[in-house]
Amino acid sequence: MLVLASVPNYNEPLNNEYQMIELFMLEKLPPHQVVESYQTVALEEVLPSLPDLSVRPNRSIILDKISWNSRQERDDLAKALADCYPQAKWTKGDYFDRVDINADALADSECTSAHLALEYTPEGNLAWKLSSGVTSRIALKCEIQQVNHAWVEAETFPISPGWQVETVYAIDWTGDGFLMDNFGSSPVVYSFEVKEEGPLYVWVRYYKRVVDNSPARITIENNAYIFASIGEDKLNQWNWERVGPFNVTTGYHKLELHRPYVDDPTKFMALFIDSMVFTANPDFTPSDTQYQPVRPQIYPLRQEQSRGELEHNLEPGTYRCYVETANRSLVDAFGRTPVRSNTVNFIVPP
Ligand SMILES: [Ca+2]
Repeated sequence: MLVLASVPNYNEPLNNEYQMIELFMLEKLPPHQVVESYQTVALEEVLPSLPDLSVRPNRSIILDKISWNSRQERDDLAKALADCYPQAKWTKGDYFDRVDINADALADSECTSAHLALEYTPEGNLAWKLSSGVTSRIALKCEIQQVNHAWVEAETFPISPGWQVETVYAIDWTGDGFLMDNFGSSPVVYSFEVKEEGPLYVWVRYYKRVVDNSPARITIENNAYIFASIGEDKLNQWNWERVGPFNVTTGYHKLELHRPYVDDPTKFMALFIDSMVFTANPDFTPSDTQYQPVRPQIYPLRQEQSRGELEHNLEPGTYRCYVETANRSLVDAFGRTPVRSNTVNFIVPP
């Protein structure tokens, strides 16, 4: 069985030259056997599918050595084939390598390659399943969404004269874009509710392109603070700055965002405001992911298993999790350990 390891639909020789390959095979095989004697297999499927790919006893894998796309995966696959099938015969070429694995070599594999699937069940458990092989230990790794803050995209604020929502001029914004001011803009006013009395901090994510004497200002009730008074080193990138503390009582309040421009109007450069985070926690630091890792949970299994369900003891919250196996002979599609599952998102209700 000839295996052409390639990226599906990508413009590469092993996808394009199948007619040439068939032509060469016709020298040795009757026409009706040619089509069933070779198969194009996606890079991530070569290693896991090899044992059961065909009833034919032998495998010959053709590896592309020159295509630049997915180069890391191609190189990892070649190394994994060498590690997992030490008895394989390699024929090295300038553009391709051919790896011959006969029935004995196939049976004498040093590793089992598997995909690991994870699913959150309606009962609230985490069901995992290996596509082949077994493991005696599963590690659950989760991140919890930060809940001690309120995240607001600035472009959702009610627009005041002189402000506009933009998506160009800067990349890596969150939500639907960012707010941008024009010369002589009026303050943007945003209403929000405070549930607990006390000091409140506002983190602002902004982007500035020139140094000037015209920072922006946030006012809540009678407390006002400036932000975006920065030097050259912080220009042309998104910056987080903490503004506050604002002393607020419970109930509704108005935040006023203003950028009074005091420099030479002909040198005006707009300020970009991407998002704001409201928090009462003085130690809070915004991260662009909003997720924080929680301690991994290790599940030793009574016996080696290929599938199972984990009962977690996670606190209420919004999570994203994956699982990993801990079995050195079990490798992923590119020969790496541990085998890691897909990520699932779920909510643990209070
Ligand atoms: Ca935004």
